[in-house]
Amino acid sequence: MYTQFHCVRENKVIVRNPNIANLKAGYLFPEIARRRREFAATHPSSVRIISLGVGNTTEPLLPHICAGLVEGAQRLGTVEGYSGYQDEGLLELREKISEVFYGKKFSADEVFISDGAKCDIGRLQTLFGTGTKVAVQDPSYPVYVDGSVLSGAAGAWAGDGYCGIVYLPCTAENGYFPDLSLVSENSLIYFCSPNNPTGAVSTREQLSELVKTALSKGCIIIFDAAYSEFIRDPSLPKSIFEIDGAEQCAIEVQSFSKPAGFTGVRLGWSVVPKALKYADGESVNGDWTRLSGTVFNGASNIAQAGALAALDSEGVQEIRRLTDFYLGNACLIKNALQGLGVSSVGGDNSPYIWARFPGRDSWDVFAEILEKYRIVTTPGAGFGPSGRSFIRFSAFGRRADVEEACERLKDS
Ligand code: PGU
Repeated sequence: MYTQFHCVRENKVIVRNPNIANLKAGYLFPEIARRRREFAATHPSSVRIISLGVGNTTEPLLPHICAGLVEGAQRLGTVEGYSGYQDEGLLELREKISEVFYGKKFSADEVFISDGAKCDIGRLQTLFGTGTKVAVQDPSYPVYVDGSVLSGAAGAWAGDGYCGIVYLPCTAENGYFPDLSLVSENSLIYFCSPNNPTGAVSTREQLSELVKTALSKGCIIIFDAAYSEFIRDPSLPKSIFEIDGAEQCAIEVQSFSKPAGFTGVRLGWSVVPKALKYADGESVNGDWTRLSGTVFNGASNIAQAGALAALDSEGVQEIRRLTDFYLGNACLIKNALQGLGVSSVGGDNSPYIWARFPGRDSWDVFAEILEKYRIVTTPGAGFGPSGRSFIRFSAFGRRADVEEACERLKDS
């Protein structure tokens, strides 16, 4: 028998974290999923809903990378091959990442293996205090802003954005690269290239300007390169560390999610160079090592075995095949939009297409596309005020679904 307590705590209840209370709305992608469910429930139809919304991979793992994961799991079942906690990651993988992505520019203790870029973006914000000024590209991946709200850096909501955040508009007029003179001194700058959601890829000159700004204004860049493997134009930089001086002002977050199909496997990494210092000369790398050791116990050893397979010569070819496939989807979507007379950017060196609907509200366009074509997209407003009249189309679908979605768009 349970005894029932009717305990009135009223004034004694712990207060809500004001930072969480400051979050403006629900996280974007669950909100879209909710609207999709609601639509499906109120509009029964034999026509299936196709998702070109969230950037979630759909292709099965490629065989060599998959075999790496299987072998990794089997090794754990042997005395010789068993391993437990690996803290900042397998040494071999950290060295391999430095070799494959950074021409061995970084030592293994500057490369930190994570369970994904999003998780590290969240954890990295703890390095910088509540009062840190933040600048974001507008539009941007929502985690930079929401994470800043959670860490207390964003301040209060002020109608069109948070008062502690400087929004750097990326518009058709400026070629989707922001005016960096808007960045305040000593800011944390979130920067993503290839960009989610615009699909724009910054040139070498543009990233040089970004690094120059950060160095001269005492800023730190958190550079999100999660889509670097979609770059096909060899003149475009894949990493911020291709730019001189970046190791003194940047952290790079990266992910196996999109190039290797690891959205569910979960693996990424962050590069925190030893040359990166705070105002008092203390090492950011030292603090990140301390912080990671305290709140993170390392990524899955199985996922790391898969990542090692993804980075040998066969694995790199599979990454190319997989990213080529999604870029093929992007090309189909872009052509279908062009046929409709909708202008768009992105999709060439990135898996996202950013379509313009001048004068329209993106949530209305989202609802209209869902109703008329039964296609789920992502409304640009969810990425920031400058996305108000845009829709993001994701190329991470099965080919048959993408083809069908394009047919529906053509038939309109
Ligand atoms: N960075 C960027 C720029 C992303 O767009 C995403 C995923 C991530 C990081 C996440 O990387 P992980 O290594 O898998 O953690 N963006 C997708 C998925 C939605 C989400 O909430 O992450 C998107 O549709 O924008």
